[in-house]
Amino acid sequence: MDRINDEVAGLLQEYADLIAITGGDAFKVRVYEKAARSVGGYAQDIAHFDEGELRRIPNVGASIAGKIEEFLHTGVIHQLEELRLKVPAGVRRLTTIPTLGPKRAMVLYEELGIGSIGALAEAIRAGKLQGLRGFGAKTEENLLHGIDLMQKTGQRVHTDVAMGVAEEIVAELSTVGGCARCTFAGSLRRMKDTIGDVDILATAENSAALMAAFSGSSLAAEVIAGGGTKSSIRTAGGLQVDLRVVRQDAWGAALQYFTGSKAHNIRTREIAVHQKLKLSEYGLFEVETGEKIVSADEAEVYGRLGLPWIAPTLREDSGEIEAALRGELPEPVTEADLRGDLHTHTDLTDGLAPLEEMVAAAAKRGYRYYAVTDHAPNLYMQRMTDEKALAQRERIDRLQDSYPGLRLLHGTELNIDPEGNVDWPPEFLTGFELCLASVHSHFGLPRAEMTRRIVRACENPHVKIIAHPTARIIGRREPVDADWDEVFRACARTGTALEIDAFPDRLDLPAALVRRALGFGVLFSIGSDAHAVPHLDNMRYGIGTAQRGWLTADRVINTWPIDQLTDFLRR
Ligand code: DGT
Ligand code: ZN
Ligand code: CA
Ligand code: CA
Repeated sequence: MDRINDEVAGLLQEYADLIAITGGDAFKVRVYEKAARSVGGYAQDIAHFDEGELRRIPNVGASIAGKIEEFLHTGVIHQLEELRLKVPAGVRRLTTIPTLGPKRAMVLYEELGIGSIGALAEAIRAGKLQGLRGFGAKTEENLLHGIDLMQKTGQRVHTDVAMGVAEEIVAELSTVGGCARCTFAGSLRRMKDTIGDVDILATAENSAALMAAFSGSSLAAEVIAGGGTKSSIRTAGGLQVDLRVVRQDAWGAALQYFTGSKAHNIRTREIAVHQKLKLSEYGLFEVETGEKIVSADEAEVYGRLGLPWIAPTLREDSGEIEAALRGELPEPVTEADLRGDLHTHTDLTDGLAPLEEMVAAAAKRGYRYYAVTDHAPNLYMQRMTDEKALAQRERIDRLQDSYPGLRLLHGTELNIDPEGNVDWPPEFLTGFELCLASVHSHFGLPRAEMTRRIVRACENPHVKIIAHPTARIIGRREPVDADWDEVFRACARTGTALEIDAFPDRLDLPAALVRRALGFGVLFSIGSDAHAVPHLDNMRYGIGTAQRGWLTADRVINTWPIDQLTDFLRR
């Protein structure tokens, strides 16, 4: 969760956007925009401000102060809620097209029901905008150009977005007659933090049926390029998907090639050359005879090169080739190694699902333990209290009886304040079986202060895990600036684990820092940070990040048996 100032700023900006979209007064729009910037940039935390204090913030007048106060007390601004109901999210997304203002976005929605960028592109191509007031030929051209620009500057997407598209397409293509194998490759298979485009690989002796199914897929808002063995489409969300069809006997080599990374491929190709072989997207060949070496799978390709199979998440030419040649490749932690989840929320704070539903879903995943770690009181908008925490503990105790195979742990996610202190006095913290602590505010502290702040949290004997340590939000908020080596030393010294938050927009600790931390002897926890039942499945992205950081199961505390874990938590 953001600092409350940022959250309020976001709401005021949204209010401004919605006034503009619904054709409101332009002056009013500017007033709210200015207020949003002032609140966002205001040095003091406004969580406990009264109306008088709020009005001392520049550009905040009586009416805006009233709305902020309403939000601080009730968690909502009812006028904003009303506006939200009038304007669907799709229309708001339309206004991100460079040449499309809010007023015309609303016309498109009201007259033609257009609620997404993909739908708009479709409508223009189908000539549906002709005759619409305010939309001449020139406007259409500008809009198409704007859409094109957006898609070209090609925003990389979070891994879960790409995964959703990839899995749907793989499922569709796998049912096509003649398709023997189909899977996704590229950066998605390597589980990078963000994905540029989705690469799908399939085998068929005759590729035509696959190509037709691909360009005819309901996911294809646009066919960018179509050919005999390769095609590209774009989804309505603007994500490009490339399909490559190869012959069955080239599967292993082609999968190796299209998984990448490019840097890794350059190394494997060099190794091939030294052995008088040629490795390409078309297969592995004997240079002298030109003969293709059948490669049913990747392991055969690597084997032929004198290498063990290398997990896709390690293929970045960051030492994996050397380690493989020395026989020292790590065996990275897998999802099957996990015995529980140590970072989850319920609707007691900002989660969506009640405790009982979250626990039932955890049991269904086969977990042996599960920690409920709702937010602590200093994250003011969550309105946590001693009473609520204690009531939750009783509810967990009662629920435990129904789950003999699943140990429930009552925990909390504390907030690390700028000095490194956390919520609640020690005697109250003792009552929790697990305390996470994380940075949820003051993201801009200078490096030395930020480092001291996190180190102090590690030194707190109640804090067992530092959650989402860099507090980054991929594509939205930079990681905080800290001397991470110093933090890693503190973690190792105090026996505090660092979390890999598996939420696709966090993936925090990032892989590069995970790998660096290993040298300091740091322990890890991979947590879903689930705020709803489906989020429990985000664990796979945390595993991807862990693997990219070369993390092995023994260093991950939530792969440990319950007794070992509870020993660790009590220490
Ligand atoms: P992305 O899409 O930017 O997230 O990253 P990738 O790694 O998926 O890159 P992409 O889609 O351009 O290409 C997919 C894979 O194809 C890439 O990981 C390795 C392979 N590849 C692409 N271009 C080259 C190349 O010029 N040389 C070599 N050796 N491999 C390439
Ligand atoms: Zn958090
Ligand atoms: Ca790609
Ligand atoms: Ca590609």
